[in-house]
Amino acid sequence: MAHEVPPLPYDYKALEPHIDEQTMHLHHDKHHQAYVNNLNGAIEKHPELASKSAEDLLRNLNSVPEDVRTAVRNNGGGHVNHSMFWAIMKPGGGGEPTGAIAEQIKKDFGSFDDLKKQFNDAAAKQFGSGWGWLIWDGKLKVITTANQDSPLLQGHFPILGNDVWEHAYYLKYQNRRPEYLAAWWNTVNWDEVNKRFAQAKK
Ligand code: MN3
Repeated sequence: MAHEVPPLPYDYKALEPHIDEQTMHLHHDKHHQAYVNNLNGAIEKHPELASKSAEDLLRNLNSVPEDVRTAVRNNGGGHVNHSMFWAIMKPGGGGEPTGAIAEQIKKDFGSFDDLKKQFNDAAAKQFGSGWGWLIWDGKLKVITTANQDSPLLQGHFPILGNDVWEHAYYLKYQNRRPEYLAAWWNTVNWDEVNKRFAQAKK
């Protein structure tokens, strides 16, 4: 079974004004699709990889044959990262965190504002393309990765992540990455983030 781009769980314009419709079309239908096509292309060369989830391939990247390892890292990462990204956003999202993640944020960062500040600072400073992440490593931590590197490569479960590739924001925000980062929190689906937090702790 080849990997597939999951359908967007809301309308392309549903995250406006924070993320514009055209960006969502290009990002979901073109960029994410390209990662999936390239991942499937790499797997075709090694049919024994076809039964593994993209997450498992990334967690055990060293067992992926060397000739497709970089392709799996980049395109498997792109697939997993974007599948998470669509799911942790929703129309009318944002606001204060809820549930267990709210408590953990308070414990590990002091307050939601402190988390946002640390996250946005780190993501703004990520040189070139990459992602800002909130990961679970026995406690919540903010990290960044370059390109499409998933925190799974280091054995860390990504609870929440924001895409800071220019394709994610340039049409609307141009070079104003910090403005995009600030606005993005208005899209967060805290129910989904809580589900991921529960999964991370298992
Ligand atoms: Mn992207």
